[in-house]
Amino acid sequence: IKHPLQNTWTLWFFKIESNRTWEDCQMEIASFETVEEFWALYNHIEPASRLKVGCDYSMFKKGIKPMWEDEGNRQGGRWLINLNKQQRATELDNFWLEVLLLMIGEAFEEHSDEVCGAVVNVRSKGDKIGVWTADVKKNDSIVRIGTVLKERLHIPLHVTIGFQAHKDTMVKSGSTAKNRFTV
Ligand code: M7G
Repeated sequence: IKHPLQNTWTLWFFKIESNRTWEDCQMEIASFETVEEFWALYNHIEPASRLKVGCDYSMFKKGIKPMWEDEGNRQGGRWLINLNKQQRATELDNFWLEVLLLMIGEAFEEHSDEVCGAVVNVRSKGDKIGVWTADVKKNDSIVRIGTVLKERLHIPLHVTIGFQAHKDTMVKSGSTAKNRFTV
């Protein structure tokens, strides 16, 4: 029996290669539209914690590339979860799977339409998970999505997560962009 998802999703893999632009290093792995296809794909790939430093996975709604420049992301931003170095071993794979399940399960209620996708960055200075939404002006949706994320990942109340506009992140390279929202 096939259990269709509300949306079709695409998994992407990023690994930087010399002589290639950042955009050209984003590789489309596969798209899926059922629960069974999701698990077949998920079980087939390396967990994020086993990727080489510098690599990313992204999962986005089909038709949206995992880039600021995409029409679907251009006006948007991301909820950013910063992990410390220890958390690669303890939390990264669990957080990433939970984010994927929240997205394919449309767990953000009526705000799920605002979700574009999510990215996991494996980095030596600390891994990151970003949940990308479509429009920085949709205050209520953004705050609700952040609240659901924080609850479902069991992020302690005293830990604050921030939402940044891609337009701010874009011009910041390296340092951190200011938070438009926090939960
Ligand atoms: P990162 O991989 O998001 O985080 O961005 P990191 O700094 O922890 O490695 C690293 C660099 O990748 C940015 O400074 C940009 O040069 C490039 N980059 C990242 N993103 C998400 C984009 C994007 O959406 N579009 C383009 N053109 N470059 C990006």
